[in-house]
Amino acid sequence: MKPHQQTFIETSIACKILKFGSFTLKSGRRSPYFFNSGLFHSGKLLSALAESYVQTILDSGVEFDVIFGPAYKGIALAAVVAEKLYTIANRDVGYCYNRKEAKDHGEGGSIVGASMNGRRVLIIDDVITAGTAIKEAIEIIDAAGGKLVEIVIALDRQERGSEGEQSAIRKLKSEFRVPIQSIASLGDIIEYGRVAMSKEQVELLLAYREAYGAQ
Ligand code: OMP
Repeated sequence: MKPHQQTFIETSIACKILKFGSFTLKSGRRSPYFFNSGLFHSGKLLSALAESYVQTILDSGVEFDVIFGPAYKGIALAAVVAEKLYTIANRDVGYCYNRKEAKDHGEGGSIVGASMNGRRVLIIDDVITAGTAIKEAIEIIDAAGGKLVEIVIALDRQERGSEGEQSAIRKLKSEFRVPIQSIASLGDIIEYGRVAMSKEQVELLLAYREAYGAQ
């Protein structure tokens, strides 16, 4: 595990952004852990999170013109990552996000910020479980004339979709021919947990992975 991945997991646990217990997911699955990116809700936490995203982007070597953050949680993420990319790496890229409700007055339209038309777009989002939220984002980029070149998320839960053994991420990668990077994955949490968490907690994570993990 890279140092920025370990810091990300440590911070998430210390600030209860990554919680352990019993949670019902969007998919209906009962999970022994939940990652709530909305709790990166201070300047210091957002700055640390943005740094982890930027490190992941720089490690992947992807070239792009615009960051797209799907509403709602992706909006703040796209903004802080664009700013951090500039201050850390001197790379000045555009950023934009969608409105959930299209506006018919003022500036109009459902996209706010940089244009995606004809440009290389990178999606920033928080979590992929079954991939439903990301598919909606891909449709928005297509409709805006953008070319999706990479997806970067904070946590890959490494779960299989509702049908089949394949992970949601692997399915998305082959369906849309797009690389997907994550700051950390369930595997990283388990690896971290083996030295820093109780045996019982790690066992619950392993049992969940056994039940819903992708091949
Ligand atoms: P999919 O659309 O199934 O990929 O799930 C992604 C969404 O699940 C996220 O945008 C969250 O709304 C929610 N989620 C989390 O935020 N954290 C988790 O640990 C798990 C989920 C989830 O419900 O699967």
